[in-house]
Amino acid sequence: MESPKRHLITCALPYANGPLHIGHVAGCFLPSDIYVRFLRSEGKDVLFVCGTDEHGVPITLKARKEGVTPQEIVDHNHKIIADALNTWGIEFDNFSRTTSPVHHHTAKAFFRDLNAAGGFTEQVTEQFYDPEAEQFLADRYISGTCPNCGNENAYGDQCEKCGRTLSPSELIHPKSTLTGTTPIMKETKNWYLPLDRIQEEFLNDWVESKRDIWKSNVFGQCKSWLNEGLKPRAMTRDLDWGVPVPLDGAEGKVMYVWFDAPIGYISATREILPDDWKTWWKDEGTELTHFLGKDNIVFHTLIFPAMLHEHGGYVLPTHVPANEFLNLEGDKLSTSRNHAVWLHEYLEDFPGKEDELRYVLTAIMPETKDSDFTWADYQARVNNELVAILGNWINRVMVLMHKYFNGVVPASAQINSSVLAEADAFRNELRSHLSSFHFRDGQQALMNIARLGNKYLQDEAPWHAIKVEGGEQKVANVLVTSLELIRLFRDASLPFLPRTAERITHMLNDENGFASGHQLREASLLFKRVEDEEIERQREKLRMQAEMNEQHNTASKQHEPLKAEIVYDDFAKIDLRVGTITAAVPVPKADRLLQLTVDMGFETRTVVSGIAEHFDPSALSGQQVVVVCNLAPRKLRGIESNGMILMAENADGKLEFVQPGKVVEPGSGVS
Ligand code: B3M
Ligand code: ZN
Repeated sequence: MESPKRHLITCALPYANGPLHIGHVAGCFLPSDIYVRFLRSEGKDVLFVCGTDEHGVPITLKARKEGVTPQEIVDHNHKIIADALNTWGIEFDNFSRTTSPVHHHTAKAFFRDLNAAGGFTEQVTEQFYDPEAEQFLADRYISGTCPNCGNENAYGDQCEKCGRTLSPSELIHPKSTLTGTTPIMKETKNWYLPLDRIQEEFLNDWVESKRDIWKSNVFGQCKSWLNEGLKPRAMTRDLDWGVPVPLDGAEGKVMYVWFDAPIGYISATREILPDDWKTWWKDEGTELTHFLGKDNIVFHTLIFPAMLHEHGGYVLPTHVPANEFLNLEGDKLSTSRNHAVWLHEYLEDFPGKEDELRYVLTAIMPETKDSDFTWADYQARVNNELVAILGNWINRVMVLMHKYFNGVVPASAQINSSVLAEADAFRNELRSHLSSFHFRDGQQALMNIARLGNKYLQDEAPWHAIKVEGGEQKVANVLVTSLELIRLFRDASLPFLPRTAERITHMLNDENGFASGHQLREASLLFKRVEDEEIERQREKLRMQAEMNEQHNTASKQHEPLKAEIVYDDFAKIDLRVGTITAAVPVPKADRLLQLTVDMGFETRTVVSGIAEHFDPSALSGQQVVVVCNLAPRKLRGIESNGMILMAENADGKLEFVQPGKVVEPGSGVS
């Protein structure tokens, strides 16, 4: 096979609905960055693009929940994600966004062309519609009773209580979450990608041609989809957040998020290379490689290739090196349960330790099966491998060079070429592992260079040789050979440990060559031990995150559904005023009742309140409370109660008075 002229590398666009955690980064950001740095270090022509995926229903739901616009949600998260990736040192040529004008333009043009090429079929179907909001409802916008477990707050796509996957028509008493009304069925037209036809005409053969190229997990997943038989899939949605569909008769419709997102790769290229993007996407000399996690395989191996093929003129992906999932401390990583190590928080908690995270995540990368990140393993790998093997080796060579030769490379030294050849063999192994996307093995080969260097130094023991008569020549040979090994290690480490490589270069001072008489800079330690306290702090953080999540869940589980809407006049009928409690006594034979005397400013009132379990009556005098003053009087245990006191109730059922923030005149109105 002819070697490609240029390499176009994509990393799956993260959804802009939350920050990145270590699962995302081990799954695709890190392997794609290693691969890109590897190709660049081999002198290849490379373009590396990514960006945030900013459309889709979950983002609109999050915005509603937080009372902000979807744009505000994605602006906020784009910044957190982009900053973290930048600080960590992922070397994108462009990290764009799918709300950018270039993307909207590109996606619309693609849609229009594909439509003109006969790439869509149109289908009218009945969908749930909210007549009050005048909107079609995505599955997530419909709630109702789960037919399986009776949970009254199940969603149209899933019941979160029993976990069952649902379709909205299965819900008992479906309701629109927008207005609470019962949705009706209404006809709507959408544009479908006829994947059944495309499978027959193209995908079956094309996927088969990848049998020996794709990893078995990727190929296997594709095959099982094809064996099931693909069905037409709607590429448009009745929604107001997304790229508008640029066709007559499609007003109010946007593209399905999985239609526009992969076009984001094209837009990100076009944004930085407005004149040259076609060479990257349309010239046969381009090799296209998509990095992603296993949940995105079908979109990159079947749907996007189907879109590109039907459109025509585009290159198709050669490699799709998808990874499996990373777990955390034996449990699934979860954004909603906040069981995660967040990239931006790691970078704050461990400043300067960017490469330590790269190293550990590469060592456990879920290449062929799911794997597990634990803080104990992080500590062990940093201390026993980076500190003890790599850092220690380089530091000893540097220190000895300064001790015996004042840091100047001795002229007379003879290099041991056989040990260098051994190291070079490891480097070639590394190359072949990286070319075939075996990142763990590649890093092992890299560390074997450090192990070799360590052993060589230990065996030659220049600290003994220096004491022998005439031993100086041997010491010079050993140390200069070691420096050459370090240089070779440094070059090989560029894809994996870019900051470390930079620090080594600084110490060697060899940007402009390395010959006898060359002056080295001071030795400095490349890695520091990770102490037990740091690890304990991270474990504690995970426990706290879990606990807060637990509390949040109990609180939200007990949230009462909203009452029916009222108009302002309904509210204005209630006369609320502040009063000050002047006396409180238990009501005889009633465990829960207190009789309160309340100074209302204009009069003194008696209010009987069911709060005896929550307050000590002797401590209530002087407390201000809000009283519903115009509530009709009611007799409780023979005592006339004039009004009602407003209380707040927390998730455990504990009551607190609703009070003004500062003491006010009794009788002050509340509105
Ligand atoms: N945003 C899904 C994900 O983050 C999706 C990837 C798009 S790649 C074109 O898992
Ligand atoms: Zn259920």
